[in-house]
Amino acid sequence: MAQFEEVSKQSSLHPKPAGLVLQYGTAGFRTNSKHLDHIMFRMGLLAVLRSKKTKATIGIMVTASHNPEEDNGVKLVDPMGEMLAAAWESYATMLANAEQEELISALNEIIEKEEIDKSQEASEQQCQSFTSSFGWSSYYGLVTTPQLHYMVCCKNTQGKYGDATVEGYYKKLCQAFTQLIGNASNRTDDQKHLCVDGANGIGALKLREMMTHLNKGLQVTIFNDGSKGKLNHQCGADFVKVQQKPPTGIQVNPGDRCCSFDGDADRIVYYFTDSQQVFHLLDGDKIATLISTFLKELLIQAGLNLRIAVVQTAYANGSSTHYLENTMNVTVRCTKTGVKHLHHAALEFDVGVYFEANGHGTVLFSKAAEDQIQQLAQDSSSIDDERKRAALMLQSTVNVINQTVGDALSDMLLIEAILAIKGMTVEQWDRIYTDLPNRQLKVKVSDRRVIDTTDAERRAVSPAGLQDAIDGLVKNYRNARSFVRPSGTEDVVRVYAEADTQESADALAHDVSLAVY
Ligand code: 16G
Ligand code: ZN
Repeated sequence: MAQFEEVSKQSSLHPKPAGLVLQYGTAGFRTNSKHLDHIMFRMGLLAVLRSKKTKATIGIMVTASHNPEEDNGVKLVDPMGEMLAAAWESYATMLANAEQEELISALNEIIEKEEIDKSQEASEQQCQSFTSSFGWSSYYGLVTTPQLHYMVCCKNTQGKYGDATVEGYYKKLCQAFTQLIGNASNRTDDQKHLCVDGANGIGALKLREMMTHLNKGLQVTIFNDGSKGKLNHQCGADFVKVQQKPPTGIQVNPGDRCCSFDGDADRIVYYFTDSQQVFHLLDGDKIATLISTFLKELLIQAGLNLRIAVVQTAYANGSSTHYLENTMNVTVRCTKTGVKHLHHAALEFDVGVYFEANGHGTVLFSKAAEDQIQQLAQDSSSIDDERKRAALMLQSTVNVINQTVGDALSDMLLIEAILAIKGMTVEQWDRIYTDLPNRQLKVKVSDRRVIDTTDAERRAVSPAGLQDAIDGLVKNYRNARSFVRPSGTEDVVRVYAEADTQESADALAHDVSLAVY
């Protein structure tokens, strides 16, 4: 068929380096950008097929996320703004690795398996954020990853989720934020001020744009805005979380409230240094705790009986899980690493708060929850003032949140609003519970796939004897826990350990690394 000839011709302009094998990993393809030309071309093809299959707009994002600048990634966004369906990840891998002469048969295999109508014309705007010679795409240019997810969702819900433009995104979030902080009285300028590390990425640019919609409700000083440093180099959320220290390029004075985005602004972590110059990190677990506590209180005040849960991964600090389950009496679920797993688990609840410890997270509201909140917020005559205020706050909270995916800009607005409404300082937030000291290490092994895990990656089932060895080592320390898992994004095995002291956590992580070899 003519279109296949054209695909073949175009594809030869984007040749696959011989022998290069790549996998659609936890969050798309990731490798040195030099090797991504053929991947971009082929993901364009896959996006067209996915669009035909779902009869909806599909997004394509190119991003290095939290990785070094030269390491780029490509991922597809599904119709509701969620991650690409798992079954299609293997198609992506198959297309990426097909040699030039196998490409058409690989495409045909997908078309047949998915029963895609070849004759159907490509629908108007099938793929966002991708320019190519195909001429079917519209291009959003530079946006954060969550902005693209948001816009794909808006497109496919005929604007019900908001306008499918960056302006529409700012308007929706900022209006909700302004309404929320209307509930915070007497904030001083100090309380309104936040230092933001933009990781030298897109988040810094987009935050600056967003600020023009905020009308002084928040004052930010942006560091690492891309004008000097390299993307994610010695800065950004991943650096701060893993190194447990402030990024370079930012002046942290005692008591300043600071946060770091990652390179594509889908992660955020907070931190401050105290009067003794000790660094305190408030990671995704602390954020989940703050948000879920706020939501639970509002639900009670509003008299809404909705099921709320927090979804975490094995990386969640043991203290956070303990606090949520035993003090907050909130249901806690643990899933495998990777946003799609957390997102999926959060969908089971009326209000599902999900966060990875690395700062990626959001809140999902079921349709029933949104309807009840909406109804109550409109119902002014029959309910008392406190209930009405809580319902209105819940309504604004729903609107300030980007439910499609974790979003640093949206999370930042929500956190700032909660702190303002509660009149809480970052120190008070930090004291909600004390993190167990922890350490993450990575170990290079000849083949990381020999490690297989179960129980949401908390236990290794292979190679034989590894879990017994870990169990034996953990017994040597107090309040200790450790697990290993093969990375889904790098050719390494990751080791996590926590214990009662930093020395013990470090020693345990080291011991376990040796057991992995
Ligand atoms: C990806 C995931 C992130 C996960 C990380 C784990 C998405 C959008 N991102 O960045 O959620 O924490 O991988 O990486 O799913 P690892 O497997 O190398 O530890
Ligand atoms: Zn990211």
